[in-house]
Amino acid sequence: MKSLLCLITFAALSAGLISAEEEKDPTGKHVNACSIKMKNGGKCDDEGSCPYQITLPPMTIQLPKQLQLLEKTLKEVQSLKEIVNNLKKSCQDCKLQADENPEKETTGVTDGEGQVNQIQDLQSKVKKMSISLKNARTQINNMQDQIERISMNDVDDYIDKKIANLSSTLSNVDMCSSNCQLKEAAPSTLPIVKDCSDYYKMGKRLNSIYQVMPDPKNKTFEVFCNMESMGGGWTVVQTRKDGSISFNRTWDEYKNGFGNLSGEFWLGNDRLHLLSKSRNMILRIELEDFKGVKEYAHYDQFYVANEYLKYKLSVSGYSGTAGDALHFSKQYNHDQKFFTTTDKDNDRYPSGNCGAYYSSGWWFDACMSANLNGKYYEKEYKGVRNGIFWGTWHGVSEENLNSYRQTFKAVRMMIRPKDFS
Ligand SMILES: *[C@@H]1O[C@H](CO)[C@@H](O)[C@H](O)[C@H]1NC(C)=O
Ligand SMILES: *[C@@H]1O[C@H](CO)[C@@H](O)[C@H](O)[C@H]1NC(C)=O
Ligand SMILES: *[C@@H]1O[C@H](CO)[C@@H](O)[C@H](O)[C@H]1NC(C)=O
Ligand SMILES: *[C@@H]1O[C@H](CO)[C@@H](O)[C@H](O)[C@H]1NC(C)=O
Ligand SMILES: [Ca+2]
Repeated sequence: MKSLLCLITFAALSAGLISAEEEKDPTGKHVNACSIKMKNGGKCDDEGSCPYQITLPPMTIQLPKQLQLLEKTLKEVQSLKEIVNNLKKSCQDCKLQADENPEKETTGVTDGEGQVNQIQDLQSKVKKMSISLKNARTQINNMQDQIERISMNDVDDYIDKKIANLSSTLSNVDMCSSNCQLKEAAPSTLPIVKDCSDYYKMGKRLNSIYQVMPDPKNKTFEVFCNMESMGGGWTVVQTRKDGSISFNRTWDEYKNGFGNLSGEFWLGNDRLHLLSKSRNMILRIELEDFKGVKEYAHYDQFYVANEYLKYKLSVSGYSGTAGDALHFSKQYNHDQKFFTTTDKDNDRYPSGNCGAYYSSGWWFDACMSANLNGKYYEKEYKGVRNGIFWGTWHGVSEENLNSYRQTFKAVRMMIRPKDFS
């Protein structure tokens, strides 16, 4: 059933792609292949750079179709679910009857041996059926999860392709532009720089701020690249080092990022999503306490979903010295948790907001065994553990209500493509 649905999705998707390729303009004519115009838009300056004007035809992206498809598929899943429920109900009825039957047979019929066998047959059939129904149910649940992801990814991929197509058309644009004396100076194909690892590969070796574009359909943005430690190529996601920036922030602030890339900052959940979507990423967390003890936690896989999915965290494959505080226990596990801020409660704590309680934005469970966005304390403190926290740090487990809390001097979270070498 799963593969069938996927097939349908794929077929419809292909159809969407095809119809999009055969786009016509309102008059019915095929759009001129060279409808993108570039011309010289003024005087060239002393150094010979010329201002350009670019006219783009309106770009058509068949998004609504894709979204409708998504809706349709979800509806199909819903109706499948109903069918299963009905089946289950009738199965239960059937079981009830089967349970009633033995009494009837034993009281009413004297030579009931054949019937008893039949009934046992029936019962084992019912059993089998209910097992396969159970399987179907788990399958449907899995499917629902997958559909949510697959369809969103398909839509994304589709747009990516369109953009790639458009960019390549754009780079051929001088063919239809008016003659500019400085054709060679026009940027033909800029290398794609998705994250800091690309700058490292281009030979950059200095810790600094660089521009990246993990997703061609979004704007470029600045990141701090750590090129000097642990093999370089790291895109820094979060830094704490002096308490100069408050991390007690709203959903929108965590979404868009805050702070100072040369100092303390949160890069921003939208950017985290784009970066971790563009490539398979690993995560390195580094912690240092005020005694100068440094430890790290390395995760082989790191992904942050989009805002629609509440920036759900996927993190796995721990190794390191600081302990796996993100998967502390069954009760405290930050993997697959949504992002929560003081003004948006997506945590698993039913009677309050962990973000508000701990003055932090984080992937809270109910509530936490790690919180790297807690308050920056320069000195030990008592009471609510709302400081920067890593639950597997040595000595932390012996803390009690009256003891001083562990504090951290510096924290850093950074990511790098898994295949970086
Ligand atoms: C645009 O996409 C189509 C279909 O994938 C492809 O055949 C075509 O060559 C692409 N155009 C450019 C300019 O890349
Ligand atoms: C965090 O921010 C909230 C909302 O602005 C505020 O009510 C609360 O007092 C702040 N907490 C701390 C510890 O500053
Ligand atoms: C950012 O932080 C650096 C280092 O702490 C500092 O030198 C710089 O002035 C800060 N910039 C802003 C805009 O706060
Ligand atoms: C990327 O683009 C989407 C859609 O336009 C937008 O919602 C999102 O905020 C953008 N992300 C960044 C980091 O600019
Ligand atoms: Ca809650």
